[in-house]
Amino acid sequence: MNTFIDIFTDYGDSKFVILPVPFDTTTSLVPGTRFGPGALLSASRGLEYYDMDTGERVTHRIYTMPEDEPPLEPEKMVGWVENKVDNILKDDKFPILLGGEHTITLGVVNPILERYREPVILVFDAHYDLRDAYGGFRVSHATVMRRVSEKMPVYFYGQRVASQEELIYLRGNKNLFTGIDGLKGRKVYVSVDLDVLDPSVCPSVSNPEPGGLSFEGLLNVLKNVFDLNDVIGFDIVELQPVNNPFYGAYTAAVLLKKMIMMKQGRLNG
Ligand SMILES: [Mn+2]
Repeated sequence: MNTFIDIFTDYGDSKFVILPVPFDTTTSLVPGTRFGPGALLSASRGLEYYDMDTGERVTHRIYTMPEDEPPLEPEKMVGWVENKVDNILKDDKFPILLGGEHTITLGVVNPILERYREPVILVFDAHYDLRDAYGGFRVSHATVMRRVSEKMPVYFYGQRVASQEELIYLRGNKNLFTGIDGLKGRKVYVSVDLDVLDPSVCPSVSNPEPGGLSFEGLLNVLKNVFDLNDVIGFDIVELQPVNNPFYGAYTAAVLLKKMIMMKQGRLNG
């Protein structure tokens, strides 16, 4: 079985629970994100346990769930994710989802709304994913934040391409925010679509878009968010490792480690 940095630990002893969601049914450009969780976990074997940025060290409190395949139908996949995240939260653990396409994020919405008061979601992404329907799907990677915003506030960071329809919806909607000003003291779920990074940093995505963030740029914003808010879970999605250089999956693995270390530092400090 593929686990984060080859850590084998008991679920009961863990604080962090990694849930692989190998799902890419609605992917439109380059399919293969269903191989993302496996590629990230394999690449994570190359990681150092120590993290120079935070001074934290990876401990054995990180449990990786098996790479079970979710249902192929988007709505059923969302229910599958909801059920698993619900259980992770009920066990007082910190959920981390690995995609798979961005659609999987929709599965965390109902569980966190049930558990937390007025949570928000912060989305790092080159795209808004605010279409009402796409390719015949109302639940898809291109509509996911529209569906999320129907239930809770969404903060956007790093977007650089949009349809006119999406921008009109964005401007007229009280549940949608751009940038992280004003995001302080909140319960925040963080969703990272790897295409927020420049393709030179992480080419292994379904919809690469030039002009993205540097790795350091993303880390700096994340550090702020983890420092100023109570991060209640996160996901890393859209890793598409097929026929891409290894460093894409490895970059995603480094990001995963650093985000866990940021949260661990808050829990310990
Ligand atoms: Mn995207």
